[in-house]
Amino acid sequence: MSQPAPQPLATPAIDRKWWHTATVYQVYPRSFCDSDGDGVGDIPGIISRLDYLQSLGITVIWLSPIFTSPMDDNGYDISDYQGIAPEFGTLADFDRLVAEARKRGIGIVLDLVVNHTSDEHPWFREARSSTDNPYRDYYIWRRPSAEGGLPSALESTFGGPAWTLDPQTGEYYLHLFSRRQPDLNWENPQVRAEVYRMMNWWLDRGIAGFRMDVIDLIGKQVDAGITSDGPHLHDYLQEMNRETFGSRDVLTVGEAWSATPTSALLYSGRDRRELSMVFQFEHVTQFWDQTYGKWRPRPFDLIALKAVFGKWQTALAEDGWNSLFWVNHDLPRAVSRYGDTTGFHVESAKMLATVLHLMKGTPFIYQGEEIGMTNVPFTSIDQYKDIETLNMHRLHVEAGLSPDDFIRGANESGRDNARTPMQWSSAPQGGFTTGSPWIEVNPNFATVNAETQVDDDQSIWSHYRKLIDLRKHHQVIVYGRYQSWLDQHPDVFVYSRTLEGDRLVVLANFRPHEVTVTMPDELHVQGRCLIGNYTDMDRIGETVTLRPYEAFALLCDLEKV
Ligand code: TEU
Repeated sequence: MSQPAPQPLATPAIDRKWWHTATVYQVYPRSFCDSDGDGVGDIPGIISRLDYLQSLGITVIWLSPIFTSPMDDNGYDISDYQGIAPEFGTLADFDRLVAEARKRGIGIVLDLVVNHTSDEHPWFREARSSTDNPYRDYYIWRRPSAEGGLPSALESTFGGPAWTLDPQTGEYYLHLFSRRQPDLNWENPQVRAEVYRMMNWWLDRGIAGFRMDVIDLIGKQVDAGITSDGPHLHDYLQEMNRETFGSRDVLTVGEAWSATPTSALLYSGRDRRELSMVFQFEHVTQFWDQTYGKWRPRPFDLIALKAVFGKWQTALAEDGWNSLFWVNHDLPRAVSRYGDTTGFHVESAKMLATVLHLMKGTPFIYQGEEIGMTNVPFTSIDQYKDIETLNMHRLHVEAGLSPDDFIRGANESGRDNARTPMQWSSAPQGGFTTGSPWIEVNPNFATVNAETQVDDDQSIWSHYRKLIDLRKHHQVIVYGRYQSWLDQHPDVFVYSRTLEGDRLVVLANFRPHEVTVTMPDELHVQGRCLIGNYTDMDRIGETVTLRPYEAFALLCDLEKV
């Protein structure tokens, strides 16, 4: 690839960080690559695919949890923060992963799950043994209500009450997720000190940072009914920063479903000393039903989507930093949700990537996205493995929903869409395992797989590779001012990025048919096409006709416009 070398920035106001130019790749270890044929992905499997990731160009891997766990929630229920789950490997394997990744210019970001532990964590085993156990206050206990029932009406994200009665002591403990994921009590300074000690232990092993699971929940005040954005949340994060990663040059990204542009500035503001950035989900929840949430998604609306992205790009333009993602291990596949998996699979997957990766922020790719993996076509509840889906199935069917309707919703929105095995090749089980996979491989692996794409310069994979590379070489992609155009147009997404004399103009058609657009005067430009999913375009006139799912980006010299 022959891109110009990165130019030093003349703008002094920009506080440059290495992660501004990075593209992160999320690995869900269970489903990425199985080296030993037990049907479950593992760390040696990840190591065997580092060359693949290096040639894609990513420089950071976010590893979903690899720690010791009973796997009630696939590792988001940790029973030993300093141990590696045996199905994933050993600590020696992990150290080898860090070293091998580093050799390839890749840093490893670990998933920090400290809102809760597993119920098998020794702290919880101790805590539940008696009310005066020294670990009791590591968790959140409440006596039954005056009527002898639940302490409050708080609900678990996975359905049902967030309280479970522990018979041993006759009190309820809080779990905002499964009953096997008791919430830690962050008000207890000992809990915080233990977490910081553990974080430093991993940082000392050479990791590149943390992704922080549901971090907006750690300041909860249950008696006041507050779960997210509690009054001391930011105090805890500033303390965490001071006690752990603040003195190290790492990437930290907090998962914050409750984040607003205002709170994002608290988390990621330059002088706040908290996190590098947060994951906000407004572009996701925007299309959830008010009552039934993601199980009954609302129709996709491009005008609304553009408004959300535009709001965040603008709000964090001068301070703070955005993360950019379509999907992760909890969300349906991007091309199924926003694109077209039948007629225009390749075009729409490339279009989605183009729109996201040329915005301002750090892009995150979820494994398989770079080859256009799609949602699952499961027909029976037995094929699902995800605890949330299985719990919701029980609750919805009990409430009268037909099982078929539930499966339809789950195929559209369930978390297992993201968790089917990575499709490496057209070999049995998509080349993921030589054994029997823990969850079925998507049957389209014969056509959608990495092997057929890596050597094809027209593939979705090559398109991602090009986008990742462009970010490394064009400061306008990293720091350019974002401006949206044609906000009310229902079919096309148009924005520009401007930095000093450079302007990048991005156009994308979100429809499976041609769309002719009248362009604003300011965008009648010519320039160099940096990337496109049809042929190169080098000029934008008064009108532009975009082919189905066409997207391209022109780099223009403002002096010549
Ligand atoms: O997810 C937080 C979370 O709230 C999700 O459960 C989310 O609401 C749902 O999946 C949306 O569809 C994080 C992790 O990413 C998830 O995998 C864990 O299950 C959860 O925390 C508990 O640790």
